[in-house]
Amino acid sequence: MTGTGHATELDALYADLAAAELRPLWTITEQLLTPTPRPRAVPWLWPAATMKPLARRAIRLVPVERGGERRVLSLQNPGLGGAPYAVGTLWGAIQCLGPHETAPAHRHSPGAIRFVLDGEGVWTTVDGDACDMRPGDLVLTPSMNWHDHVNGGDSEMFWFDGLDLPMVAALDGVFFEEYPGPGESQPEPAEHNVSERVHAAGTRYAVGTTAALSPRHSPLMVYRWTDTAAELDRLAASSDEPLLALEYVDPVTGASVLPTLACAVHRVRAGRRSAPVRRAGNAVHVVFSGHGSSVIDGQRFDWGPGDMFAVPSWAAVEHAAAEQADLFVLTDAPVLRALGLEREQVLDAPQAVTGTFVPHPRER
Ligand code: GTQ
Ligand code: FE2
Repeated sequence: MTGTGHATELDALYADLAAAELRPLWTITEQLLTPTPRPRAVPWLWPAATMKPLARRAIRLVPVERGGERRVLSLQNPGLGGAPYAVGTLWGAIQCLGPHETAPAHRHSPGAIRFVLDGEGVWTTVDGDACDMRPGDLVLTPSMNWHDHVNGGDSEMFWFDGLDLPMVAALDGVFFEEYPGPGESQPEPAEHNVSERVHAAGTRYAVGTTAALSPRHSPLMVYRWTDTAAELDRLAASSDEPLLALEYVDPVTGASVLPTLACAVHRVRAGRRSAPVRRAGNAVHVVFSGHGSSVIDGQRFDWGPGDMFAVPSWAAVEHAAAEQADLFVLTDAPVLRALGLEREQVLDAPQAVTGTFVPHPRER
């Protein structure tokens, strides 16, 4: 057989493979079996100064109604080709409610967490338990729990939403139902915060990120900032680390708060820099307080309160803060852990900074 004949036959093979919906692995092996994770999501930051004015415009212009369900602006990572996700496995968003607005009750198979940024007066009713929300509080709305958000006050409220929606969607496991009523929201119970009264006595925080696994969610639906801050202060008194990491855990089992999502708070000490680290698995960070910067794969991201940033899998990340800063961190770590995919690498030297992230233009 001549070389040309072979080439022609080979071209014909590839054409026939394509026509038969078959793909030869040897042409794509290097794309698929990468030495380390190659997430499509890029490191990115959404400034509060951009998000909040846009959210306020949405409050003025767009009512919260059945069908649309929520006034939510999702963090859309520009690396994901238009998918409305912060990173490949996590939905992140800012949600807001104006005075006396209600977001109707529904339930869905994706699980969610809320971390409150500003305002007061809202409660989220989770399967009948009305959980009051104040800044710094973490509220859980686990898979298939009915939930609605009611603003009973006169101020607007903003919070961060995190969901495992991209993971559940990848598993083709998304289900959604509207609350059958009567009424669009669940009846307000006489007593609020029942899960807190029953379960808040247990250990709700674990040092580091080593929570156990559980197929179930925490029975405690709300973790108060006052308790989180007190625990951080206790940890700070007994540790000299530049970064203090606490994971929120199920007070009964010590497991992560949801089967799919881990929530933590990282306190960066004033004037200190954390060790650069890579982790398998994606993360979204929400700045609760303080100003500082993070270097993510060589790029510097400056941040302040209310800013949100994405750290894709295996990106090297380190934080520094001039003043003490508290970061809320959402990850998919329980899923990687459950599947034996957890990996971490601490780098021995600070990263060389090759550029500074410039956020998109601020709101007019
Ligand atoms: O508050 O129920 O950001 O269902 C995305 C989907 C929030 C919610 C989101 C939701 C919700
Ligand atoms: Fe929801």
